[in-house]
Amino acid sequence: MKVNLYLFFRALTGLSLIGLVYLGLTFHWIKLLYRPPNVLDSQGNFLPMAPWSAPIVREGSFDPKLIDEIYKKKNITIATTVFALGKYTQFLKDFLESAEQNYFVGFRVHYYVFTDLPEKIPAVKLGEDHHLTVLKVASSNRWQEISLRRMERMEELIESRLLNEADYVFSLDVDSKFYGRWGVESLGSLVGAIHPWYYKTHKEWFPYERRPESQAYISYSEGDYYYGGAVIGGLVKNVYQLAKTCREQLDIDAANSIEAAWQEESHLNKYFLYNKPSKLLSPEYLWDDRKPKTPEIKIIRFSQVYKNYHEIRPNP
Ligand code: UD2
Repeated sequence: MKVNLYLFFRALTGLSLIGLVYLGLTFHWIKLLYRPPNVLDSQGNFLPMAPWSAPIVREGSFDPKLIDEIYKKKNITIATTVFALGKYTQFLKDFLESAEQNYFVGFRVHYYVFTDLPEKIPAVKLGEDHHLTVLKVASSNRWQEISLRRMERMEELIESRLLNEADYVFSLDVDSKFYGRWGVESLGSLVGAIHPWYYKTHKEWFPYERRPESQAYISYSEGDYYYGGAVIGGLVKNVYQLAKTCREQLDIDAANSIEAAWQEESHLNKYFLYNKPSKLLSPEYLWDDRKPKTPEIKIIRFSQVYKNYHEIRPNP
């Protein structure tokens, strides 16, 4: 049958076997190129859900007043971990001031700021029922190390305090600013944010860790979304499991002298591959000031601020 089909196409196109293979591959690549990425529909709008029925939160997908009323009755506490080591302390003022205007306004929030320079923590006036605790940690002369150790520190903090002190926890990058509401619509049992630079990219091109020697390895045929390491959230016990697993995988990599392409972000992506987030935040919740707003983004809520890596990081 296969031979007959081959003869049929050959007769039809007048091409040799090599020509037919070439034509087949060309069609395959055209198909891959024109398939919409899995976050947008064919009109370029955000899909309402991930293929495992997890909502993708975006403007218009919730009623802020209604959802606030629902969560008000629950009397919840949202812990928020922020790391500001070395020159990154300069981002805290804008981060906190803009958070106080936009982040869980009217709900109980407890910021836990990890820093090696407690004297550099700015005095920012916090809103009602918003609290801040400074946690001193050792300095590091490698930015990769600072980023990598966030999982371990989060694991320790959750174990020692947050299991008793909070219901939900978010870990957020400090070199960021809030520009719009970030509220209870973002809460879920496990929450990831779709990275602003990769939501229009097909998974084969995601910057996942591709070396099988790393625990963060993801093959070219796997993957759903590329999640940003700047936003991790969920119920305290679920984020604990995530942080613990990623820390363990990071330890194995360290013992094998391998560092994943994007440090803990690579391990986070591996974790989310097998433990799918129950809620996804659209890139409204993780934008980048360097990226012009696109039509499918109706509002920018939280965005990475511009930074000169050479000036602020302890090493290249
Ligand atoms: C990406 C991720 C980041 C992290 C990193 C992996 C996004 C938008 N950003 O950003 O979350 O996964 O890749 O390496 O998803 N920090 C300090 N002091 C330092 C260096 C870092 O406090 O000297 C902390 C700080 O909280 C910062 C975070 O580590 O926000 C991540 O570092 P980054 O912003 O330099 O990483 P970047 O921009 O490569």
